[in-house]
Amino acid sequence: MGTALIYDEEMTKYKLLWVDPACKIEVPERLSVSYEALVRTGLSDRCVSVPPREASDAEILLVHSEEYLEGVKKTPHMTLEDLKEFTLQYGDVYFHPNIYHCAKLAAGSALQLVDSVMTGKVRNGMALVRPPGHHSMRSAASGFCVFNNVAIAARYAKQKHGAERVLIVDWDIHHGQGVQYCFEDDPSVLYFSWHRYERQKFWPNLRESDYDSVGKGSGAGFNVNVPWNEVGMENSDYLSVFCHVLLPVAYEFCPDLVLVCAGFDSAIGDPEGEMCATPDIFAHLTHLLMNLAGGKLCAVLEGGYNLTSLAQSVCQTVQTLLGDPLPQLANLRSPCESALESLQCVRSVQRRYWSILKHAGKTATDSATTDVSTKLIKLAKAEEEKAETAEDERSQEEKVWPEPAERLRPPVCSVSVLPDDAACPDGLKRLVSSKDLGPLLVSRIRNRSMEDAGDADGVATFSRLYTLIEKMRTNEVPSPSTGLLCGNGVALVPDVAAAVDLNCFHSSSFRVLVVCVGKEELNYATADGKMLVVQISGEDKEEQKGKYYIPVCLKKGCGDTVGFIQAVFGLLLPLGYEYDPGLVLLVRMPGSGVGDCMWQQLIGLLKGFAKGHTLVLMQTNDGACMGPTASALLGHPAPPLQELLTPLPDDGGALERMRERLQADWKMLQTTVSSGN
Ligand code: X5A
Ligand code: ZN
Repeated sequence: MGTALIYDEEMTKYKLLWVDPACKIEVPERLSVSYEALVRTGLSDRCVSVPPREASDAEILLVHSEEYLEGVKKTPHMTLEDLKEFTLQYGDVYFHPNIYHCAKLAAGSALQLVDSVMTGKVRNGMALVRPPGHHSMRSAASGFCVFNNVAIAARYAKQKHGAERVLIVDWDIHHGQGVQYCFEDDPSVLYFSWHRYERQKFWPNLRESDYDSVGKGSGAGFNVNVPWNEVGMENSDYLSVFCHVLLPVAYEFCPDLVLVCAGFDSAIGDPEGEMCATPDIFAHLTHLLMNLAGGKLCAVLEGGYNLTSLAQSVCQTVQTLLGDPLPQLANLRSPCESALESLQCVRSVQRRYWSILKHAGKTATDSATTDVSTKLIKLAKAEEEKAETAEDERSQEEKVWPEPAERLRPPVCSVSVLPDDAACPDGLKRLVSSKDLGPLLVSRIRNRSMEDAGDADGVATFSRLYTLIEKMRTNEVPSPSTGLLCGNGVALVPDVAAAVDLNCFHSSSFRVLVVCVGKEELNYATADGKMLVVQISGEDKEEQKGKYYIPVCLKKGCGDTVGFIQAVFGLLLPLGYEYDPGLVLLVRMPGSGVGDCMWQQLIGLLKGFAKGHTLVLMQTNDGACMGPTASALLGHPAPPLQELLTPLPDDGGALERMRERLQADWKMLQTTVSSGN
């Protein structure tokens, strides 16, 4: 199942015909440079090319009024003067004799993409379109937008394909007020948007772009706004919002389809956004959404006005949709105070509507309300001063950033290490060769008790395991004849606890994130920070030992999906991003109780770390989940967690307290402005 790419040169064939400083950045080259970058990098060849079509009147009328459509219909025949005058009734937009044609193609492209994904012709895809859509309203053009491509696509997916719940993620740096208005009272479409806001000083300067616009009537809670009150937001700020707001809510919503208002003016170098997130962040944002809705994701271009940053960001997005391993995000910093303030505000208004956020920020607001509000006033003042002094400095200097590093691309394979009598799942490469372990390691292995296997068998399995880790570390081919890069793998071992112990001895040259699901006594050497162990289990015995051993207890066990998801998004992912491992070891203890869907989701999400070098360890007699494991490692989207639709009573209070406790060591766990100072 492939990735669709929709592009047509026709959509480059309109432009601004008069002088308007507000519109001069919206140029035809936005589309051509994006497409050329996909061609140059070989990414477009790997996509399924789908032609656009014109959206019909009936389809446009799913969102827009008849009067507005009739108005736009007249523009191809207008004189320059008439066009200028027609344009004047709207804000920050221009018309051209060919824009109506392009706008029909842009909306139609989104519909073609939805058709391709919903019918299963492809798994996911991206449409490169002009004009963008998310600002246009029922009866008005706005912000370079004529028809609301994504809003039309959402209604169409419901009507034509029976989608019951559609998630719209708007990572463009402007608020898609058109989308918000369209679905404000509609609980079947969840709209998430982050946007430059600066306390209403930034375009479109709307009161209703703030975090407290949560939707109306039965749609309350289905509109999620994250206002950025300062420029210069970085990767860590974006990831924090994904981990602590969007992803938990999106998983609880359980969409049938994900639509992305994929604007790249939220990337570094953009003259509108003035943010500092690097183009490779879009690989991660895309990846984090790819296990929702069974992988059905349609990205539709919105803004993006720095041609370099735009082209790089588009490539990162498409390469991720194609399933290539993720780039490692280097030097992630702490989220900034202003971002934390936004996060805190959004979580505290949304927790009324989402059981998964029920405990969000409770302790912070309960214990120190006055403290927090004075803190917030201080913060707003500081922002204002910053904005004043930064204003002129910023406009001068051009931002520079390094080009994203080359990512691993096919052939990348998944490898298995199995006992000789176990069958290798389809699509995985069985590792048979192994290197000599040396006497020290062999004696270590012999000293461990291995219940189900003789010594010789144990030594052979472990030596293959080491070989596999080594190949992952060096991105080496598993055997010279196959020419495949070693991406991830799974090993069935007689004793997982022993294997972890030995791995820690072996892999001291790079950081290892160990994720243990289920309970088992383990001997970890975590003091030096070479390993970070996060153990999710149903037992409450273990105490946290130092910064690098984090036991997460789910009172109802690993079968508690709500608790598990909270632990994954609230703790595990932010910890993983901050720790930045070179290898992820996912250990499945026998009898952990984790469900197959959750297990697949976990593998899928963890593949975002360490350039996709995930090694799953399971015990020989636990081979029943080999199927789901192999599927997730091979990059098949995990099935949706349907059970979240009828939430169980949750366990979030304890997790929330744990997260607060760990914030001193791990900054990515913060979700509130820091108390004190
Ligand atoms: C789609 C988009 C931006 C409009 C900015 C107007 N529009 N000042 O990014
Ligand atoms: Zn934008």
